[in-house]
Amino acid sequence: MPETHYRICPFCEATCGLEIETTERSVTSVRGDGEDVFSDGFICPKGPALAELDADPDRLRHPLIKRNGSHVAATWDEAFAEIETRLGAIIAEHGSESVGVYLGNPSVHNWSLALYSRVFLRALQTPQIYSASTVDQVPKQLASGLMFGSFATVAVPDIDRTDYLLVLGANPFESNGSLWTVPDFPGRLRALQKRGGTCVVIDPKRTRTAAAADRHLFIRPGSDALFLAAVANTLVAENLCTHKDLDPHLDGVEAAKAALEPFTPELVASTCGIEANEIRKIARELAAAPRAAIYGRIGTCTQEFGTLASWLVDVCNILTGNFDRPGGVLFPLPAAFSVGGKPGIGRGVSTGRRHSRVRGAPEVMGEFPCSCLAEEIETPGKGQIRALFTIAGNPVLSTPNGTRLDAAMRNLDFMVSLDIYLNETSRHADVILPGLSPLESSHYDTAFPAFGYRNALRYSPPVFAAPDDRPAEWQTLLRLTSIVSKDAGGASVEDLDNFVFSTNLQRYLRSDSKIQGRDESEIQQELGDRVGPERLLDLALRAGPYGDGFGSDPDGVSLKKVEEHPHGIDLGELQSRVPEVLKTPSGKIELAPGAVIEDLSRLRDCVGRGAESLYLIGRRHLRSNNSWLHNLPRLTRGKNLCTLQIHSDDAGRLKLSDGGTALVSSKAGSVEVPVEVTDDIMPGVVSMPHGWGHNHEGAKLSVARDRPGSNSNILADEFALDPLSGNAVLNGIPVTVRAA
Ligand SMILES: Nc1nc2c(c(=O)[nH]1)N[C@H]1C(S)=C(S)[C@@H](COP(=O)(O)OP(=O)(O)OC[C@H]3O[C@@H](n4cnc5c(=O)[nH]c(N)nc54)[C@H](O)[C@@H]3O)O[C@H]1N2
Ligand SMILES: Nc1nc2c(c(=O)[nH]1)N[C@H]1C(S)=C(S)[C@@H](COP(=O)(O)OP(=O)(O)OC[C@H]3O[C@@H](n4cnc5c(=O)[nH]c(N)nc54)[C@H](O)[C@@H]3O)O[C@H]1N2
Ligand code: SF4
Ligand SMILES: [Mo]
Repeated sequence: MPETHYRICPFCEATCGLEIETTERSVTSVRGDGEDVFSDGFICPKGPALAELDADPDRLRHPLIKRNGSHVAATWDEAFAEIETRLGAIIAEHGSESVGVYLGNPSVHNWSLALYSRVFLRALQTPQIYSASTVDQVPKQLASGLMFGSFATVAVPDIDRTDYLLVLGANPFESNGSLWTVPDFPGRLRALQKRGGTCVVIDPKRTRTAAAADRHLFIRPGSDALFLAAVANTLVAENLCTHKDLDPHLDGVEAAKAALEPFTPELVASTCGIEANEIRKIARELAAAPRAAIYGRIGTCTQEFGTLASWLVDVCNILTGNFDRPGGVLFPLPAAFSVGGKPGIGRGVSTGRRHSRVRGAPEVMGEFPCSCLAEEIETPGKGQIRALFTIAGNPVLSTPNGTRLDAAMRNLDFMVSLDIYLNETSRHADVILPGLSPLESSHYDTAFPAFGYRNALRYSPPVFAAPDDRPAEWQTLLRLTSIVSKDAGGASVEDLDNFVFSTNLQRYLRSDSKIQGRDESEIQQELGDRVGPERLLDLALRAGPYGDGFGSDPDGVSLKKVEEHPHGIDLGELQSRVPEVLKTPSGKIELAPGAVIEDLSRLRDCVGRGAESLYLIGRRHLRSNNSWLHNLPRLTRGKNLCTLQIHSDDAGRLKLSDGGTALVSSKAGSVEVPVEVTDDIMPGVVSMPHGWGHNHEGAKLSVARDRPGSNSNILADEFALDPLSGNAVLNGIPVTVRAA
């Protein structure tokens, strides 16, 4: 029987609504859901590839255990027994601090993992926690945390109402946005231009986003903080600051202005590769626009001044009077799982509560930089990582010095991967526990509504029933919790889930929520027989800002109500949220956090450097998603995406020709890669995408193996970090290039 299902795409942050036609257990078509309240039918080529992912014969459907060096199929009971025995012995001998965990990007897109990995981590009690965050967005979260008091409170452009959008280091035409959930960026940009607005893109590459914008300026990799400091400097010098409305909520304005005084456009121009009068022009345009917004992403984060650049994006948004107001940048208000606590004040954020064992890197957001992972596995001593869990991550391809990490993993006493593929990372695992197909799982985005261009509420039930013998990943995580927990060792999945729920419920009953002080058993009864993530969601929705309060607010939302709206519920345009959203001890926006101001001297010291070397940056392509969709034929046929893009001047000088092979070398390593000559890239800069290099023995990726590409992270230096956030420098890597 043909059926139609509605399902949010789990691949990227745009979270598009899909319309999926099925017959029995197969998918007959996937298209955009034209009635989706948030994405209005927009999709990219990856959405329809969900059908191929579901059907991929290489996708794992049962656990694997490594026996005599190769992976063999196992039952779930055998897999958990193997973990219990081997991990148990390691923890008994070396303590739980000898167990490391790496969480990858899909652990944010898959709510089973997002909600229950925390439970597992809490039970495990290890300081050795790593994630893809430190090759991604930590600088923005740290800057936001220091300014607004919470790592999860990030302001996003109000694109549908702005007149001027300045984009740095982001290419939403390929990526579809990040820390900004904005399906159909191209359409929204066209609408902005049609209503007379302007978009300017600052990027070392003339990307598709840059080409569609009104203006594009090349910038030398890693110099955004200098550029933005000079924009802020100009705003002050030319008396263009208009933040009066926000003044009652601002702390440190004069200190920030004073600290930026040395950074004149003339000082930074040649280091940025942007003329001083261009920098002034942008400052004046930002100030003159009725409503303007600045947005920075990967290019401004994964570089050596990531935290400073991220901070300066909001400093400029604030100085131009565009912060927390319609048409500028605003804080979304998610329907569930948002930052709790008392409105308008909090403890703020802290970092460096512990330091990594080998190089002493400070913890940020409870994690160490993933660039430290290899050395923590290799270096003997108390606290050495002997066992490792990877949860939906492929750090061998996605983190710096992949060669070293790949080798280090061989030295582990025991490794477990929660993954749906046997790939470059999970091939090292002694036990692989596969998740379900996305089409067999329900879906709710726990993180991305906090970055939405608009407030909305959407939930997808599973398209297909999961086979009886396969656990959902939250159940797998609870089984693991039961194995590692000191207090709840041996508890059943059901008992642990009840415990997780009741801990959550207590929090809502005690904190500033719609059900503060209510009777516990009454709430429990209302939730009926829901279990797992659905029960947590129903609770969070109903106790949350739009919730029905379990009866106190009958027009409010509940999971039942969302289920009755398969295309989602629109919750309206973004609204101003200052001061209620702030969680700083002062209850104000901290414009001049000490750590950030101190780091300006390092920025000052980099003025004048740069022109002598070639710098490597990264890029994304619409048909790829980090390292893990390369096994799907419909996304990988056609032109080779893994090339070294180089300007014709540099290619000529280095005697490289289009289609030839280049040897690219950095301090960390060397790779060979096909050359693509293009004048869309800035002279002095070369670009290579990440996530490739599918040529490892023991992986099971039969499509990807035929067109492996090369791993750009062999070139990334694990010692090059933004010191404040611990984020890796993946853009602006000094390299040499020659014909291979
Ligand atoms: N040079 C360079 N490196 C980069 C970047 C860059 O721009 N340049 N970008 C960085 C960024 S932004 C990111 S986010 C990271 C990503 O880094 P990672 O998260 O480490 O890598 P992914 O390629 O996303 O790998 C995801 C893994 O999850 C598995 N998976 C997918 N869905 C599921 C699921 O539902 N359950 C389970 N259990 N597993 C699943 C996939 O098979 C794959 O193994 O890469 C970073 N690396
Ligand atoms: N198709 C596709 N979509 C994806 C992903 C994917 O792999 N493929 N990954 C997803 C993930 S995990 C993330 S985090 C997001 C990232 O989303 P985006 O931040 O939009 O990432 P990119 O498309 O890599 O764009 C980064 C841009 O920064 C530029 N750049 C590099 N260095 C610098 C610099 O120093 N300064 C400036 N100003 N620009 C610089 C690059 O040329 C590039 O155009 O994309 C997500 N969406
Ligand atoms: S833009 Fe593409 S990958 Fe991202 S959510 Fe939409 S359909 Fe999925
Ligand atoms: Mo990412």
